[in-house]
Amino acid sequence: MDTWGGVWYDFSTLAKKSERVDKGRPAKSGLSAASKGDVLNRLKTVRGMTDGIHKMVDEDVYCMQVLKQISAARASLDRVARILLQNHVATCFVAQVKAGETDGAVTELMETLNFQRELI
Ligand SMILES: [Cu+2]
Repeated sequence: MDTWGGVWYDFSTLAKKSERVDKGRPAKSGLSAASKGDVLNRLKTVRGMTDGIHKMVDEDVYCMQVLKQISAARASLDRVARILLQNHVATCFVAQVKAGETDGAVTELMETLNFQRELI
């Protein structure tokens, strides 16, 4: 179980559901080398931001300043998610549809979007 936006989700159940749509799904990410580099750089930035938030909390920085930094880190992570989603649709999703696994591809995409509501 894990929490997402204050709501508890059982990610192990999601994984089990996703196993049902494995047929036709590529084994690995469809990220190009350029996109992967972009995503990794953005994640490095997010890590720096979360390290900064950690330090701010540790040093008792004013609450509203910490919350602004949390919002900024969240927005950066959302941008990473958008890049991954766009790449997924352009590569993995298309491959699944071409393999005749449209229903599974759509189900997987919709299940995932339920955990990425800020992207829809
Ligand atoms: Cu994908």
